[in-house]
Amino acid sequence: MTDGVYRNTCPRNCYGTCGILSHVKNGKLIKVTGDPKHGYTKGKLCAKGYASTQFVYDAKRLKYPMMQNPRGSGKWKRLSWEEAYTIIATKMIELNQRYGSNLAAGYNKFSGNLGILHYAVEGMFNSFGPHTKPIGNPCAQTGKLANIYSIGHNLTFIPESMVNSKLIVIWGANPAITNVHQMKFIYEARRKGAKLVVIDPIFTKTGQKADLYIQINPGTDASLALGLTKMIIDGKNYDEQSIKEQSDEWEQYKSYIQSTVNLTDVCKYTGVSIEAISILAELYGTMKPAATWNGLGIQRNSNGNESIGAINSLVAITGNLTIPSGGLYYMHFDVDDFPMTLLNHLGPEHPTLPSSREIDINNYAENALSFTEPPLKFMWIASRNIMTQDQDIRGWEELFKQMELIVTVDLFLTKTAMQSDIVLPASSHFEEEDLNVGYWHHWLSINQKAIDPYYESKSDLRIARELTKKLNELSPSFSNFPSEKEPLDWIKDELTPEIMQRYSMDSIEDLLLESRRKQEVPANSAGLDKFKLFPDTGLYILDSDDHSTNEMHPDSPAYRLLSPQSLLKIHSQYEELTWLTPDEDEDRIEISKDIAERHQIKENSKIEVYNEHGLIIGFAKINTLLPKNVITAKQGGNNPINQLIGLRSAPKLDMNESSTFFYDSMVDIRKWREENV
Ligand SMILES: Nc1nc2c(c(=O)[nH]1)N[C@H]1C(S)=C(S)[C@@H](COP(=O)(O)OP(=O)(O)OC[C@H]3O[C@@H](n4cnc5c(=O)[nH]c(N)nc54)[C@H](O)[C@@H]3O)O[C@H]1N2
Ligand SMILES: Nc1nc2c(c(=O)[nH]1)N[C@H]1C(S)=C(S)[C@@H](COP(=O)(O)OP(=O)(O)OC[C@H]3O[C@@H](n4cnc5c(=O)[nH]c(N)nc54)[C@H](O)[C@@H]3O)O[C@H]1N2
Ligand code: SF4
Ligand SMILES: [Mo]
Repeated sequence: MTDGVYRNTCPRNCYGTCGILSHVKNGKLIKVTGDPKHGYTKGKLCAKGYASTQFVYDAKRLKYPMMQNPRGSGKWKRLSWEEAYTIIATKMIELNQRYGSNLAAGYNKFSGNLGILHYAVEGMFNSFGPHTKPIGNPCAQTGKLANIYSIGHNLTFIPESMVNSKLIVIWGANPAITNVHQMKFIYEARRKGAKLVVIDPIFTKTGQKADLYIQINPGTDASLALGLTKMIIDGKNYDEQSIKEQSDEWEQYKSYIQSTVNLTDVCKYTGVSIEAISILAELYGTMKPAATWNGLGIQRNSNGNESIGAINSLVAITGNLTIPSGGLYYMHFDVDDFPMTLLNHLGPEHPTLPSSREIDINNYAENALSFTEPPLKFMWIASRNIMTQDQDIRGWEELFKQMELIVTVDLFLTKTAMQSDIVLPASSHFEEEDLNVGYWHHWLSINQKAIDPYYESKSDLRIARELTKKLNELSPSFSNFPSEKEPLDWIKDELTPEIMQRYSMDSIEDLLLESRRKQEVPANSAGLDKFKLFPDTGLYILDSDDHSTNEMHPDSPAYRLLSPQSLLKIHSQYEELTWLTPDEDEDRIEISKDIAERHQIKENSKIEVYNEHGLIIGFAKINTLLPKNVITAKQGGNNPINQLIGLRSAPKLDMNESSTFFYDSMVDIRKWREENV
């Protein structure tokens, strides 16, 4: 590659989707800086972004395809790409002949790289005809569907416009850790007199910046929102005119709230004092515009759908839905505006099977284990670290046992890669072109190829191109993937005249100069469809059972396990980079003072956290600011906390209609005992 400065985009599953300038000398990435011409991130990156040079040249990066025999033994041997493709293709062809279709072959892909060209994985599988296809979204589905239900479509207002809000209420998001760029707009709004309210069971870094921090029992936000609504209705602080225009349900909702919501119950259930509810009701009722942010945290439990419904209704009733710098924030799915030619690639028809076999990504292992005709035998894993990030790890271990071939494509030898037969080295975003649409801000940016791939690594698209070619060599017409098509051609396919108009650009060249913003982003939601005040599960039911404890179920584990995101990682990524070494011990498990006293656990002592799914050993950190029955732990690491996260029980909604309920998990705790190890 020629020396110079290239435009890249951080493709992580992160609110930023930051513009990067990559400085290349003698073919090496020597430095990255923020791209000042990126409309949202304006020349700034987070620490992970600035650590890109270490990330790219990290000695632990996978250099070559490798195979281990037996699986899990750690006895890896290097393969050539030719050998790897031949082994994989031979197995796929054999399974196809054995079962008469590719249903025995499936993949699991999530959020390692969100660039549009990384849908090559889906495109490649489509090109085989019917196969086993994951559907759903473990991270954001509950909120997405709840928003579509109440507002009619998914919207996130312009995040930059928060700067003019007078009130910013954050329910279950921690932007000081997870969305650092947004803090700039929040700080600026506060400088101009806005009030910041944070509602979270944990006194987070964002909570520490707030004018009002409200500690809430996990999973009880719907109840708090209904309590606030009740106070606003009683105080006649609602915007009757706008809510009547927007919803047909207002009278019914008002009488439901008046007859059902009991503030004493709300306080008991949520753990929030009546004073705090009054202060927030007063703020919501009087300060406009109020921006309300439904964080992803509130929808990682089985009440998430109701919580988002009730919060959205509060926003509508206070007349904030229709005013600039008011409105609702969650995340958007602008990516769906694009043709997504790889994701939507049409495969060949099968003589008897009309379509692929769908599998809920939230319940992958259990579902896959139930398949018999044919059983799942081949697994392709890309952009995904199942063994640290998914639930039901025991189920996955069972499923892996029945697999005849597991292939993981990754940049590193992750916990999941270690349980695979073959690992294929993935190139980083500096090593091949891509196109990036965020899910928070509305800017579109390009990702240029800045350097050659690290050793023998290849992008997911290149692997798709080459593997499908090999398959067709060995079994003509096995795949209809257009192997010859280059990344830039795929990018051009995305930039249709409609898309270019939407992002006010004339050609791809524009993106080489700067990012472009989508034009018709709502500044308010006037003119939207009718607003639904009740959630799609029907009337709200206010449960007075205190869900933060299990006093009602004395035999079940007693403590709620929360495992939110960390500043210096993206889920399991970046954790080994020395530039990003966290100042706190990763094995530490935070427990409330109450739990410490009940179990006589001392600061820094070794403890066991366990439930029916497994046992984790860590070091206790007593956090006097935690709710009394809450335990927190970090994601990833050597002994992943997700081993304690089982399958959800009794879902209120159908499969794949919700996110994974990571924060519903209940655990017990005891002092470490050697005999348990
Ligand atoms: N540094 C960093 N940034 C990231 C990520 C990362 O791993 N690291 N991950 C990215 C991804 S994929 C995502 S999805 C986002 C998520 O980022 P956020 O939207 O900030 O969501 P979470 O971190 O999951 O949870 C936010 C807060 O919700 C709180 N919470 C948990 N349960 C409840 C509840 O019932 N009610 C209320 N009110 N609060 C609750 C948690 O204590 C936590 O502080 O961050 C993105 N950004
Ligand atoms: N306990 C607990 N668990 C959680 C959560 C929680 O809050 N608590 N949050 C959940 C959420 S919000 C999310 S979004 C998920 C995230 O779940 P995952 O998407 O599985 O998370 P990552 O750890 O980011 O793993 C992505 C993997 O992709 C690899 N990768 C990066 N770039 C590429 C590429 O270009 N090609 C390929 N093939 N691989 C690449 C990375 O090296 C990494 O190993 O985790 C969920 N799990
Ligand atoms: S991890 Fe997020 S904030 Fe950091 S550089 Fe990437 S997109 Fe930006
Ligand atoms: Mo996520």
